[in-house]
Amino acid sequence: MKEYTTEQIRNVALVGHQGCGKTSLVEALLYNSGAITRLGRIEDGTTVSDWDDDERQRQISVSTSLIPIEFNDVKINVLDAPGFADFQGEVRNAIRVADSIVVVVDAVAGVEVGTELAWEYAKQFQQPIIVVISKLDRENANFERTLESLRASFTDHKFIPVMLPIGQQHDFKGVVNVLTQKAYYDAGADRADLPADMAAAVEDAHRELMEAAAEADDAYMEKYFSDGVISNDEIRDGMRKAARNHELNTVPVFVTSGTKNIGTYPVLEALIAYTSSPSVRRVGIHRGESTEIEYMMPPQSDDNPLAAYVFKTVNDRFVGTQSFVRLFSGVLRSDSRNWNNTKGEEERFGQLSTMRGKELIPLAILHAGDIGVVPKLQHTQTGDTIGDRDKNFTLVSPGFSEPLYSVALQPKTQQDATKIGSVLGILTQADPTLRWRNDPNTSQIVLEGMGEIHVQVALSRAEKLGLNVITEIPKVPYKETITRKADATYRHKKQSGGAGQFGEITLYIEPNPGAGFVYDTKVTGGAVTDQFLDSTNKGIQQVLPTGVIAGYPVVDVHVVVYDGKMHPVDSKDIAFQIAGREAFKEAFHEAGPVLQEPIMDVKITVPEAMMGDIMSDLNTRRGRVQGMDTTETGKSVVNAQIPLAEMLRYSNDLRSMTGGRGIYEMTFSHYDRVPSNIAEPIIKAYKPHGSSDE
Ligand SMILES: Nc1nc2c(ncn2[C@@H]2O[C@H](COP(=O)(O)OP(=O)(O)OP(=O)(O)O)[C@@H](O)[C@H]2O)c(=O)[nH]1
Ligand SMILES: [Mg+2]
Repeated sequence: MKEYTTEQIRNVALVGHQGCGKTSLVEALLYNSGAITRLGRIEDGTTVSDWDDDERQRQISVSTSLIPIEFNDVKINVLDAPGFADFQGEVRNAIRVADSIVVVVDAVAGVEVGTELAWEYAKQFQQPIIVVISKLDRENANFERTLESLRASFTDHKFIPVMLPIGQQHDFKGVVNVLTQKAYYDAGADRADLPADMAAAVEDAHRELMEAAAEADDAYMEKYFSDGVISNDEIRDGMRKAARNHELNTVPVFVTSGTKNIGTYPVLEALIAYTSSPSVRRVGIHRGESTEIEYMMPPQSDDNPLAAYVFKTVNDRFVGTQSFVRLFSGVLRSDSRNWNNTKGEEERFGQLSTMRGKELIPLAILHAGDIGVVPKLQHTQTGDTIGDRDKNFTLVSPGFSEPLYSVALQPKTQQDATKIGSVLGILTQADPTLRWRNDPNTSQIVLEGMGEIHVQVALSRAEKLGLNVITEIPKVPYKETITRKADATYRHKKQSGGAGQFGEITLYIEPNPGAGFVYDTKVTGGAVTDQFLDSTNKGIQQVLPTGVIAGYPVVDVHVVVYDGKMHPVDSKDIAFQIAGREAFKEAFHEAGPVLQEPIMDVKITVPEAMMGDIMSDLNTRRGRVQGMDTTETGKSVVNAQIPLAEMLRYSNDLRSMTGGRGIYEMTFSHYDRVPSNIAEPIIKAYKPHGSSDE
């Protein structure tokens, strides 16, 4: 691949609802640019972008692919993001590092949940948006209706068709360029005359285009007001300005079929004309430890300080780790040493390359603004900043949602047990929406992600790294506590042969809400010495992690030891440990023990018509509705508090209840008492490990 300097580079992220046609569109663009000689198909697993085994099997994208497209002496780095809701972390990172966003919309379905989410992220990162209405060749596809659905959903944006379709559904033949008023059949490499029956529609669209272009530039606006027209060159220039400026909310609209390769040349041209070169990018940074955002102002160039953001990491058993970097300013060279600002570590950069799907293409140098791949970094993970050592800053990374779905993992073999920590570490460092932990409450290894498919894909990667596990639904991290005061006395006495053991403890326990475990002593007259009161505490502490009634940690209990007895010879540390432990357990059983469970704050967004079903389902989940709302786009939002125990597989349930049109967020709120009808079977099922008298 030839060397591209800053002005010859474009970075665009392709985002949208699951299956709207992003990957197929990229395939068509690659084909038109001459990079491939056959159009691959999703159904055959032959597209450049969905090359991963998981993607080919599932026929969906599961991670963002970097697809550099060389066209008219420009390199367009296309980031083909997945649409499936589980992979929103990939979408956020792609949007973060691109300079323009292409939102693809299915001409049959119109605006969908995934369209709205992608839109929201693009606005959050202040990115300009271009819309491609795709799949216009499909049965029931409708250009006008899709445009209307965009206008109704994003009312503060102007949608300006730059191309109009010639025919639709099985008749979709090509597009008309609204500016030149010429027809472009098939992919659109060659121009032809405007079909006569479209003259009026094109005339209207041309007027709209002219107005939108004029609004982007004061001089054009003045001329438009006085003369009623501006020239085609001025329209072209005005629309470029409008499309590149996110504040204007002007969205150029294109129309294509990816699989039939119709209307795609104009998109390729737009990816150059309607997007900015990376030099004009303003770059958000944090200086030192500060959380304030500062900006490195444009122009960005090779001569500015080095600032690169690692937005993706791929781990391969054979080629090792590959880090994807977006270089915002400065240059990176193969075989150089660079500084990881986030980690404070030097890294040796070997052979730089770019990746086209799975193909690695070596590069000697990356100029400011480019995207490339660095192999085998030692300390670097997704989200890190590579920068000048003496400039102490990190690049702003996008925030990520809390996990929604978790599984408990059991290593299959001893060998798996020894590597489970390191493999899960590799995966979670690569993906900021994936986490793992050793849950002390349940003694389980838990992997958390955004949904079932996300977690399955992660485990299939783990398998490729040589880790095999059995998965199960994780236990709910219940806690045990008490609801009233209770007393107990326990005497431990043992006199079988040799030296005897003797210890007696009298204590009471009482609820200590929100204040944890507290141990106090009020023994008078030296009935028990300090040494043995410490032994007693030690014995009680042993009970806390695994509880008394159901095997869960004990919380919020105040223990007061107020009496006891010693024996001149047989009192021993171990005797008082046992007495303390057993007295505590006895008192605990008498003190109205209960289970507490995590309660989650949940925000569910669904189309209005489905709200009734969602609400009655929440009733069956012990949900408490806190409030309801309607979004700007007419979706219903319900905020509720729901026990975690009822939400373990909600991502699957919500998907099937709403046909994928519902989304939710979930964060931990607090612990609350488990109702007795639900606690009872959990307590009954618990079999404590026999506690011996040693
Ligand atoms: N008829 C028709 N089908 C299309 C078109 N584009 C994509 N498809 C089909 O729609 C399905 C999804 O296409 P993809 O290209 O994988 O869509 P995507 O947006 O990349 O999907 P995700 O990345 O999984 O969100 C596949 O079965 C494609 O063959 C199109 O323009 N016309
Ligand atoms: Mg895709």
